[in-house]
Amino acid sequence: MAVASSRRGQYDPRVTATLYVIPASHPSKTAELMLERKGIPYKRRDLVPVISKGVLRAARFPGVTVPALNLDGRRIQGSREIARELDRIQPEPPLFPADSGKRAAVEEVEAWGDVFQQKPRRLIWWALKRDRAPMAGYLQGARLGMPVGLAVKTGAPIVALSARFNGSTDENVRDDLASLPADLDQIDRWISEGVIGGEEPNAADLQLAPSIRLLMSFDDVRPAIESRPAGQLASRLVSDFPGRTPPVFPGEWLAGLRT
Ligand SMILES: N[C@@H](CCC(=O)N[C@@H](CS)C(=O)NCC(=O)O)C(=O)O
Repeated sequence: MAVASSRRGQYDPRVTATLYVIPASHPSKTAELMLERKGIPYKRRDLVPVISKGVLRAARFPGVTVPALNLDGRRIQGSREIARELDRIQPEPPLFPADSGKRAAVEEVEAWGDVFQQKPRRLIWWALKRDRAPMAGYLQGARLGMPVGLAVKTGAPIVALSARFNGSTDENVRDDLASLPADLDQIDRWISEGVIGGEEPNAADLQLAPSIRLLMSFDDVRPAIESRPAGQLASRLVSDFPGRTPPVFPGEWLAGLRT
């Protein structure tokens, strides 16, 4: 069996990497961007939400969420865990700064981004529960073992369960939208301080950018993001993110985003 890293810390090209994702999952995109940045070739396995939990268990991962990475039989799950493992097996280009103070700052933003992930997740399941038609766009390019049209047509139970598992209630989604302006201000501040937004993306950049991109897939939300530094960062780092949701949220929930 090939080992994941040689003595010099170079990725061993004989290692097989398989990344388990859910199409349009933002932390899955984080893992893909990190693998691409490291130049590590990988096979992508697209999973259907909810059913994914059984597939990941059968594949002997410890948890039930994507991204999940199998590196020659070693199982690494979670976008933050994957970031650290990739830096270990392929140190260049680094995802974390060498300086301990700078690294701590990046880790703090990355951890914040891991929590922030839940907001776009709650929004998308809330929206798809109301109208599944946009699902086709989010599934663009996915290989689910069935046609996209069929996945959309039969997707009601998956969407309902995902909305329930993720707490996509009216109250939570209204609160998520209300707190979004402050979140975006915070991200812009980190960019102006140089913790994120540098020429070479770090783990926090790659954690946050797909979440922002998913938020930008909502017609209701995009105008409040696209021209600000957070939006520009997301567009620069995530050039291809599928899906678009036409206006769906009640106007009064969006008041904070319009000022
Ligand atoms: N915060 C973790 C968790 C990721 C997570 O919750 N992923 C979602 C997709 S975005 C998932 O696997 N959900 C299970 C499902 O939809 O059934 C990470 O960054 O890896």
